[in-house]
Amino acid sequence: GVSANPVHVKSMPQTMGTVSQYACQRRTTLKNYNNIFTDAFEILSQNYEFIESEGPCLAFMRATSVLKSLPHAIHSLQDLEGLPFLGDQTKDVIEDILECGHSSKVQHVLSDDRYKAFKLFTSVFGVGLKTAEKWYRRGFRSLEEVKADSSIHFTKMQKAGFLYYDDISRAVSRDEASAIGQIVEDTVHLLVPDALVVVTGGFRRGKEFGHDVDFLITTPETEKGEGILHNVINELKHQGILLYYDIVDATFDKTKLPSKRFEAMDHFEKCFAIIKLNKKLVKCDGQEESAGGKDWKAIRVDLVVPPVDNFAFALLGWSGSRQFERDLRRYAHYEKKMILDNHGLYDKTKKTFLSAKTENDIFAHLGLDFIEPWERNA
Ligand code: TTP
Ligand code: MN
Ligand code: MN
Ligand code: MN
Repeated sequence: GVSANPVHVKSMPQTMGTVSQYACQRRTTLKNYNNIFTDAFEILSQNYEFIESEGPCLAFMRATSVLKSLPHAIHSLQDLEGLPFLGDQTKDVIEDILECGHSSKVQHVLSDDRYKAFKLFTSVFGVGLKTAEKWYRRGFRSLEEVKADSSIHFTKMQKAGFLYYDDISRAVSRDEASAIGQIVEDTVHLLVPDALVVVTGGFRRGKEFGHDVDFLITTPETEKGEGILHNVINELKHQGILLYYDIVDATFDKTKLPSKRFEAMDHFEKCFAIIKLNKKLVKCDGQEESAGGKDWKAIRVDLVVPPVDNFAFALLGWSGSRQFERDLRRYAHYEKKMILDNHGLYDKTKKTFLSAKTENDIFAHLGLDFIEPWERNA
């Protein structure tokens, strides 16, 4: 699996070979032996994202991912020998941490005004880099200052983000995710009994906590699925538990050429929602006291409805992690001359789409060993 493309990966050490440069050729469980380093890298990488420094941002994300896949802790700089993406920049940080327990670079970022403001602003549902930048430039440094300014126009999503901030900025537990799963499944099956409802995202990878709960919904026959998302949303509304929703209609066109079809965002019908979860429905409710002593918690939920023919690709694409997905696409492109996205796989040499019923089929098309969802925490 070592890249044959010298332009693509510069100065890859000859000793490498045990650890692939692609996350999709590594098994990355949630057991991370190098937390102290990856926590530091993630802060630096996010800071580079905030200052729109794409190269270093990606470099630190890749290095983070490599360290997460190791079956042992890094004890010295020699341990980095032969590892992909652990160049001088990342080595300096590791050296710092090995020597004095922390990185001065990280300390500096953590006390940086722009980093702190961006971190806070983007923690609001509906606030991305553009909005954070705008608010930062206007001199705001706290959410209170933002909320107090009557001249700011908030999107519907941001209004919900502020309204339910205390709940949705708190992690979703596995038990809360299961309770939400039961609600979603029951609601879908009430309308289409043989529809398939599958949890994706971080919870499919075995995470104990998440920032939301992600679901794929599909029907064996496309006709039966007509309007299913709108009907599910109406039913949740009827149950009085839909706090917010934003339905994005499908923009999926099978007749489009591959070059136009493969874009960053997928074209499936989907809904970004906030659901009111009654705490009595949660098997093992955390001891934490909720604001205002209410008996419910607002939970962020993503519902995605791919056609059955695209289901395996959608499942692979929505299961993450983001770095695993990035490397699957990079591997497909550079090693196989194929284009992979959430809808399908296109072989540029054969000029044809490769179909798949399961994730196993996709890994096989790519000539990759199957990586279980819980080994994709890259
Ligand atoms: P997220 O829910 O953002 O991330 P996560 O579930 O891995 O982690 P968390 O616990 O914080 O929720 O996204 C899940 C996957 O879905 C991720 O790999 C990226 C993918 N995704 C898309 O493919 N298209 C989209 O439009 C979005 C929002 C996500
Ligand atoms: Mn059922
Ligand atoms: Mn998620
Ligand atoms: Mn999500």
